[in-house]
This record gives sequence, structure tokens and C-alpha cells, in this order.
Amino acid sequence: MSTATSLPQLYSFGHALDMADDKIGVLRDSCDVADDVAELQRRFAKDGYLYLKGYLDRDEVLGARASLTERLAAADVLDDAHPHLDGICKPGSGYVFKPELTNNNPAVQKLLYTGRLPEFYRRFFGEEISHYDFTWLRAIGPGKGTNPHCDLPYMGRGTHRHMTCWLPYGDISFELGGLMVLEGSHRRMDLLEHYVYRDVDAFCENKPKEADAAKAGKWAFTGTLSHNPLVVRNKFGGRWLTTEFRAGDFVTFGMFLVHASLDNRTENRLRISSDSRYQRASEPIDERWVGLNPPGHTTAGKRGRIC
Ligand SMILES: O=C(O)CCC(=O)C(=O)O
Repeated sequence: MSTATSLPQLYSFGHALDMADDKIGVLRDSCDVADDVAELQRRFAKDGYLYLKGYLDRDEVLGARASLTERLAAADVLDDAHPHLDGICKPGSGYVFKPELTNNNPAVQKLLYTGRLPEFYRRFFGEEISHYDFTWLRAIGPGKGTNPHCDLPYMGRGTHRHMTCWLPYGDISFELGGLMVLEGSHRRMDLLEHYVYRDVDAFCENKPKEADAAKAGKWAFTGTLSHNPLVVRNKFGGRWLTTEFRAGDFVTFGMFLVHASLDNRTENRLRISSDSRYQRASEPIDERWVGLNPPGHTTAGKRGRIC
């Protein structure tokens, strides 16, 4: 296992990360215990995540990448002077969030929701599983990655024991910037309790100011924990953990783990990844993410409550 001292300077959300050994490190690969459910569960409880390096069929992932880059080209995001598969974006493409590219996309649907990946969750959960129909597809151009947050505020209306699967469609160098997770943060409920149970789509209908703002589409709470990964780490302790990913890898984690991503410091390349969600079929599911046209964070997904 490499140590932080062998890592290059890394950046997240516009900040140079502290590269001291006790502040940053690499994700632990759990492929060695991929068939040992008890050990996977033990590691998940302790670390808050599992990183399965090369667990998926690389060619299948690259096939899914091809389907996505063709759609990104059709959406005018790519520079046509280069092969689409290279994912070279037009200048200023920014942070492209396009879940619709996964709809009617057999290669992505097959990869995420049939075969080896759902089978992993079936074994891990020890029962039949359900998954959200909504797939978060990110094609992040040069610039800032994702700020530190937990997933529960976006998807906490059903079970709280579901899991995110973060999957790269291609190799992701440190420069291109993949996911990073904050070690042990899921166990810091003392710091999370006032943040993590808030619902980004809920508002107090008995508070006129909040109700009016909600009607105007203005939301005070975006789900962001902080815009500064250094501040978060200093508060929570632990290390930011990341790695250079390869097509075929995935990382899975629970709703309480603080995570973010490295910035994309390439000149013109897109970092393409998806996050999808899996849970025990016997547990309630968040209705915002289910169905042909899930309401998600649209007006239909908003919920007024008496506070
Ligand atoms: O890909 C990213 O930059 C962020 C991913 C994320 O927040 C998630 O998987 O929940």
C-alpha cells in the first residue's frame, strides 16, 4: 500500500489538500475478500466504504463508456476534433450532470442493474435487493469537483441503510480527479446529527418566509456540508482517502459517510462516472428516485411539513 508521501499534491474544490500522512491516504482495496461477506461487512462497518478494484468486467465498462461519450457528443459537450471515446470536452464545459444519458441506454443499464454488480449487493445484504431507477451521471470537465457532503439529505425518505455505488467509466488519474471519502466520518454522529437528517426537498410550511422561498424555488439547504475539505477534515479527523481508478473498479459506501471528489486539473478531459443506489428489497424506498420519470428534486419531490 502506498503512503501519502508518494502521492502528488491533490486538490479538491479549489483547495490544495494537506498531504501529510495522517491527513490523506489511499483507499483500501477489498477485492481480496470479495467472496467473504462477513469480512466485507466488518470492513464496511469500520471504514464506511468498500473499494472493489477491478471487480467488474473492464470491457463491459468501456462499452458503457462508449455509449455515454456518443450521447455526450450528441449533447454537444464533446470536441468533435477528437475521437468521442477520449472524452475531450469543448472549452468551458464545466460540471455536466446528465442523468438522462443513462435512460434507454442498454449498456449502462446492464452494467449497473443486472449481473455482477447487483449480485454483489444481494450477497452483501443477504436478501433480494431493489435499486433506484434514477442514475446520477456526472461528466466533470476541468475545474472543481464535488464538495463534501453525505448522501442521506438527498435520499433519506426510505431506509437509511441503502448504499451508493460510485463507478468510473474509464481510467481516472489523480489529475482527472475521482472520488474521495473521509475515513471514519460515518461514525462521527456527534458532528453529523444536525446535518445529515435534514431533507434537501423539505420545507416548513408554517414558516411563511420558508414557504414563500420554497414556492419561489429557493432552498436554504442544498445538502452541502462545507465548501472546504480541509476544514471538514480538521473537524472530523481521519484522512481523505482516494486513488487512481481504473475502468472495472467501484466504490460503495453508506449514507452517513462524508465524501467529495478531487478537482479535474486536466486541460480538456471529462471525468465520467455514475452513482447508483441499492438497498434491501424488504425496506422502504425513497419515492423521489423510483419509476419511469422519478420526481427527484423537482417541485413534485418537495414536501412541506409543520416544524
Ligand atoms: O462523482 C462525484 O464527484 C461525486 C459523487 C457523489 O457525491 C456520490 O457518489 O454520492
